[in-house]
Amino acid sequence: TLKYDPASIQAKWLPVWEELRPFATDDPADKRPRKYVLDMFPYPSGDLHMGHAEAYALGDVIARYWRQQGFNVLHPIGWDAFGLPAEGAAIKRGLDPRTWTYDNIEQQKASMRRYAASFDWDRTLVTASPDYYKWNQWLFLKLHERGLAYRKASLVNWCPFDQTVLANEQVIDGRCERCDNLVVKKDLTQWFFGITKYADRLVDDLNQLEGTWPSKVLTMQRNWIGRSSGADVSFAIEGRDEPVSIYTTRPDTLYGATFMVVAPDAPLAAELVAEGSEELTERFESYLAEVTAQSDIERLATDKEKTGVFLERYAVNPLTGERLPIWAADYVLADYGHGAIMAVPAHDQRDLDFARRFDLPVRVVVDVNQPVTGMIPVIPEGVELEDLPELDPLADGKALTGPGRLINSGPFNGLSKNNAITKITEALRASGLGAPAKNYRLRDWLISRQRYWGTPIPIIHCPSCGEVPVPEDQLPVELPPTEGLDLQPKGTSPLGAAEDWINVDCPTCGGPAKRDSDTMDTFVDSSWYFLRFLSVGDDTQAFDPKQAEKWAPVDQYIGGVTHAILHLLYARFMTKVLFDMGLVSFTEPFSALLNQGMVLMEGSAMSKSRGNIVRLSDQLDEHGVDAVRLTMAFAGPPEDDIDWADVSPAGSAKFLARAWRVAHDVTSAPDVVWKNGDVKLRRITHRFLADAPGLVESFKFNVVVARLMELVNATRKVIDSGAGPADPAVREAAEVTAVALNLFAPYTAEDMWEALGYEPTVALVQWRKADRTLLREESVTAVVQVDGKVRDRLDVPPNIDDTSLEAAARASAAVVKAIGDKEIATVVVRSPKLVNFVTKR
Ligand code: ANZ
Ligand code: ZN
Repeated sequence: TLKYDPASIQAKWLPVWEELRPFATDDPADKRPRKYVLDMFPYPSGDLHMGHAEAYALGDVIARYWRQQGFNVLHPIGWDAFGLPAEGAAIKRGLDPRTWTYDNIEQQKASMRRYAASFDWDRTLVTASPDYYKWNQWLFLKLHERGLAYRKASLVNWCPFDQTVLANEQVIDGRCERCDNLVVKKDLTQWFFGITKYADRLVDDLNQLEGTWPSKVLTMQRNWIGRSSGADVSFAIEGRDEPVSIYTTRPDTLYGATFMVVAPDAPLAAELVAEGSEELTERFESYLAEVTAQSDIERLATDKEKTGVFLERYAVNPLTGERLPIWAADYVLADYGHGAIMAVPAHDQRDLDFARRFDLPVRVVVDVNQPVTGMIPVIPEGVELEDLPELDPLADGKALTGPGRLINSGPFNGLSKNNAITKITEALRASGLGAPAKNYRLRDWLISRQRYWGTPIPIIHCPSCGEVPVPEDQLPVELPPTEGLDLQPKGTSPLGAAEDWINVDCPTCGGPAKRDSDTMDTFVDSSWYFLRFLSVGDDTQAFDPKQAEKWAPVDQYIGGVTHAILHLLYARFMTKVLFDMGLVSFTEPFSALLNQGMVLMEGSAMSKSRGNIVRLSDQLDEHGVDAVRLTMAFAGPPEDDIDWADVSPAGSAKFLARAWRVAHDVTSAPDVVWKNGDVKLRRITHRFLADAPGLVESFKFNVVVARLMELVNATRKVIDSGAGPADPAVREAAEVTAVALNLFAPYTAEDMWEALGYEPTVALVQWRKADRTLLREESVTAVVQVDGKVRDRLDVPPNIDDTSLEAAARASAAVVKAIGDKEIATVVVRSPKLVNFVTKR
């Protein structure tokens, strides 16, 4: 008998495909409609792992699917090759980061080819190569021209271990994303991209992605940008000429402000203390030292006891003239809003906790028990609201944050919260004491790194001309060789020591000048790479706008949820900048996004320390490429994690062998007349043809595989016990199986296709249309329940309407008996599948 041998099938077809180049997209005369399917490109930090295998298996289903639907599909791959892992490896092994990086790329490339991902191998890119990073530098200069790349001295997140600056995004719970060491603050002059100028568009344009991006990711993006709206309010300070502005989202609670809080590390705090006693200064200084040692996350933690120092100064409430004591406390951050707040303990939890801790007054100004819709309740003549007997609404220690009507608020009493926000903001504006305001959590993007392995920043610092952009015709500014450089992290860039490289003539005045020694964050590289794939090899421009018009934006982006915030945000930002430059006609880079889950082992992420790493190459050797790919698709919905301990690649291989044998058993010729085939099998085949496209498009790959298994079983049955291997329906089913398996198991599919008498490659065979006449089912089974319990099953026409189905169900003897003399309260009818009678109890 025939033996299914994955290794020999792989060895047989790989060279054939390499020869055929079925996934090339370089024919300008190609008239097919286009799709751009993109997998997030990998870091070359070793060989491919199980996570890559999952991502590329799933992405490939989509790319291969659209080809079968008649599209010219661009599905490229490249390497995100700059960054710390290469540098770390280089330091540890005494290698040039280039050697390590390119060796890994070669290894990954070989694995991807073996894995039969349908990439267009003529369009690869490597971000660490000068012909790529030249265009990073060009982009930088464009941003610089537009005022979107600038330098400023600022307190930055500093990882003492990696000796490098980290973006806020790279600090996880106060620790370095890469090495897990505690991050500290350091004052440095750094390069930033002005992403905050795009904050509104970055929020608003998320609406375009509703329905095609996971809603979780949309929420993460919104939260990250953190747009809020409210008002700036100006408070006079006793003994100070200048008033202080605060930002609040709740101007309606102004009458409830009972104290003010400033960030201890804001200049205002030091200034207010300066005039106080020595004792106060001392207390304040030691508190400040305590506070600056904490991360923002620790500072904002709601569950820790509140701390603070009374500054012995007073602010004046602009509407009531009331004196408010001013405190310094760590829960107010220096770099958000104005670094100072009005504290309204009745309606803000942190303020309430603080007031309770330091015994400060609390005043309720929004009655959350009064309905906000309908009429304003009438307060009896002669009774002041304050006089009404009242339970302490704050007795449980919970601030009243909900909607309600204003009380204790003078002329604003009775207004609903939202109305009061508008009215009080207006009143403040009219008297010049405030104005509507918006705030964002988003900060400008810190892009400079004091490391070697990245794109050099194309700026020259000249003692007489200042910051001079490297002229475009002198790009790329290539990284100097590593010889003689110490790559060890030390807080300044290793490039500073490359004497021949760093010292240049100023492009403007010709005088001695120095190159900027920092390199760019690798997120710059990945913020626009999807456009470079359209023009790889073009040394005249970053990308050809005409190609972008043809292919972009990306129709389907596939990658891990780990990139749900930063990478996507930066790519969205860069796309908008390019739009403003007139280089692209769209404002969002990725029209649809699929986040695949992780591959786990026995419930936990694979890691060296846990010793639970499953090696992809071992899996491929043991089960074959196709079985591993099929397992990835079959394991469950793509968004879910896959526990490799719970899946069965051996089972997948068994199924593939079964499908493969069916194709080899077929004895009829390709010109057989299908309509003479077994009708039952043909119905199953055509039902599959009709359903699979919708299932693939909604990413239910696992369901498609399950249906394919049913189809193969049904085919085997006809071969063994029906009309036998010559039945035309068997050939038809086998052909459909081969075409469908191309999505999940390309080697097996190709081999089946050959056994069925065709030339390669099955990857370009078009999906067949289902024959509608074979789809009409004669009957379906409707389940009839009484109070949720199944009482009968009825054979009914698939197109039965609700009324007829209910009537049929009521006529069932079993149902009549189950209902007995109980009264029916509701009837739920879901034709043609279900009727449920709910009785009164
Ligand atoms: C008074 C008030 C009353 C507030 C109330 C809230 C509830 P988002 O939505 O994040 O923008 N706030 C302002 N600046 C701050 C800073 N630098 N550090 C810490 N907290 C700050 O939050 C805005 C609210 O957070 C502001 O509105 C302010 O407290 C506080 F019932 O003002 B609110
Ligand atoms: Zn100069």
